[in-house]
Amino acid sequence: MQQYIEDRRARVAADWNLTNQIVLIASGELIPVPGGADQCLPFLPHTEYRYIADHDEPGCIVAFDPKSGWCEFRPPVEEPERVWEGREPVEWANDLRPMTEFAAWLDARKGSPIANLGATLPRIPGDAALTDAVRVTYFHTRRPKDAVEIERIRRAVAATVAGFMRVGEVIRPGISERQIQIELEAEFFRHGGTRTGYSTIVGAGTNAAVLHFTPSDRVVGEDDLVLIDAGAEIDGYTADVTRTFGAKGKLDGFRKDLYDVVLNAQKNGVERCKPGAEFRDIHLAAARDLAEGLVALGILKGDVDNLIERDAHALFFPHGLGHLVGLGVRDASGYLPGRERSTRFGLSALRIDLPLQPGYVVTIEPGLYFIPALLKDDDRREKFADCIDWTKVYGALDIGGVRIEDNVLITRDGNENLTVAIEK
Ligand SMILES: [Mn+2]
Repeated sequence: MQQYIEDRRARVAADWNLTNQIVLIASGELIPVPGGADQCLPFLPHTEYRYIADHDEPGCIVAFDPKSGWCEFRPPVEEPERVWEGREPVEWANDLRPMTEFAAWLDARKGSPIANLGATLPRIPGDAALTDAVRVTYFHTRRPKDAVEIERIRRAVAATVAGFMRVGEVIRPGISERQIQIELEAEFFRHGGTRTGYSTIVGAGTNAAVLHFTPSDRVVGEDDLVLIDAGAEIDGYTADVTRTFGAKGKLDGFRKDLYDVVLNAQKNGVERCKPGAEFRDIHLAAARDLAEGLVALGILKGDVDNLIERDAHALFFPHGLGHLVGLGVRDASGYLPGRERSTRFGLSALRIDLPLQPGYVVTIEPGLYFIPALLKDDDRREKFADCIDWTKVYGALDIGGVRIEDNVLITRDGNENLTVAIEK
């Protein structure tokens, strides 16, 4: 077994500190395309499995017993797999056994409470509370990236940089969102990307105000902002980058002013990333930067603290500042144990609530949008009549929005912006 996998397993086992409980981590099963046709959907191993086994085969289980240690079970490769898929059998070892032996392994531990991580194993009765507890610890152990992970993230970033550079070359009035997507993704793949880490977002004009917009055949207009949120994935690790382009390259007028407000919040947000910094505080500081900017633009009126308390800014910034990224687009995000998700509109979308630590890779992605679904609302119009210039807001609905996102590696004494090479 590779040393880095052994190291991961040792770290995880030490952090779990279990006595008589066992843990099963399943990769998941192939899903046939509905209607047959001898096809399956592209298989993505559960990220909790990928971390501990680091391959992408379906139908596998990594099992852990604190007394006997780790054992991985894989389906044997038979003639059909060799003929149809070109796969070859792995060499069995003490800790790598054929799936046919799994039932006996489990039987020998009858009565032990079972935590089921990774894909759910429907025929094995897991202990839900134990599973939750073991998962919380597992997430925490996984958060600081090891050297192998950082190297993969850097390769995913390099492919992503290439894709965004390509967009800079092709973007112009008249090109469609879909054409931009094709140029971007082709460049990802030319630079080693195996897939995109998530569905590419390209939104021109008002489509930029849809947070997760699927590229359409809409053509970029003369003055449009074009918001692109995408990442190349390599060996299971992805980047997650957003840039907002002007159709003609240079921005001017209100669009430029809005862009500069987001850019200022984004740069400050990156600067605030360091070990020990609470992500919630970084989010709230960005909310303040954005609110101040909106006041300067005449969209919001009044005292900034009061505006933030009332979540007036969140009507234009309705998402969290970022999340962990790497092994999947959300990696081991979440809240520290004991921290509850806020019910406040301006905080409820926060995807992480934890102090940053060296080795974490986090996105910093403030945005400002004119979202009709949030703004064309009579109750809000009345509630915020004193502090929102609604005439200005309704005049800006065609602008869409701006988001700027980098991926930031927390280092011992600060941070490294991994995606800084993509021009802003
Ligand atoms: Mn993101």
